[in-house]
Amino acid sequence: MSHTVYLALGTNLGDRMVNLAHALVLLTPHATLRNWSRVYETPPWGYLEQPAFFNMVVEAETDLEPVGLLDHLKLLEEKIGRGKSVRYGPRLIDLDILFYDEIEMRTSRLEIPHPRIAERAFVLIPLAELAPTRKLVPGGQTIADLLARIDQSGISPVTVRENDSPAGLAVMFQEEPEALDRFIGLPPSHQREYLQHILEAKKPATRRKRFDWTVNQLSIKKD
Ligand code: PH2
Ligand code: MG
Ligand code: MG
Repeated sequence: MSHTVYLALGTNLGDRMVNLAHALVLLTPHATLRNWSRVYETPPWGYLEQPAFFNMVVEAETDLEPVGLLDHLKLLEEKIGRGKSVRYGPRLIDLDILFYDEIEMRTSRLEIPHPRIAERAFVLIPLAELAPTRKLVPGGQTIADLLARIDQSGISPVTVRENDSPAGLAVMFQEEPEALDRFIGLPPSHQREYLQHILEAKKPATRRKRFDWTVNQLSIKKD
């Protein structure tokens, strides 16, 4: 059975756009992307002595149960190279579950809805693009209400949804399951090289060309 989830992505090390694309592409076999926000550059929250983040929120469908999804996200973080980090410190990729259907759960490992949504403009701003009328808790304030009360300074969009989103690349892979399968079999460093090459192209048509070239390379490598 399919479940609707909202996931927050954050990255502040290395090539941040490639990190987002990498996470979204590796996510697709277990979660189908349905919608996504723009990517925002955001000042660090919590621990201030670190580079600015790229943040975005995606809506996806998954057959995984909440804990299964969490395990999968942790695995992706490892693959992309999360490394060791101080709490709220710098990272290549952070994947957080914001909502899972209408579920409320509080365990030591997993809290849904995510417990710090209301305090974080870097989550509220992209989330408000996808689910402004959604309530954090039944009868509570909406995402738009929470956003109206929070300091949004220093946060600015770096992509427009249609043309240059890292999610667009993940959707292209979603539509080429065989190529995606081969891609997933590559070492992470090779995966990054392909993604970087595609994302360097700013024009959608050039991206598409480079994606098609990548699919071709992947299928040549088959035999
Ligand atoms: N993530 C953190 C700590 N601080 N700040 C911003 N701007 N964006 C993040 O994703 C972020 C953060 C730990 O998860
Ligand atoms: Mg986080
Ligand atoms: Mg996290």
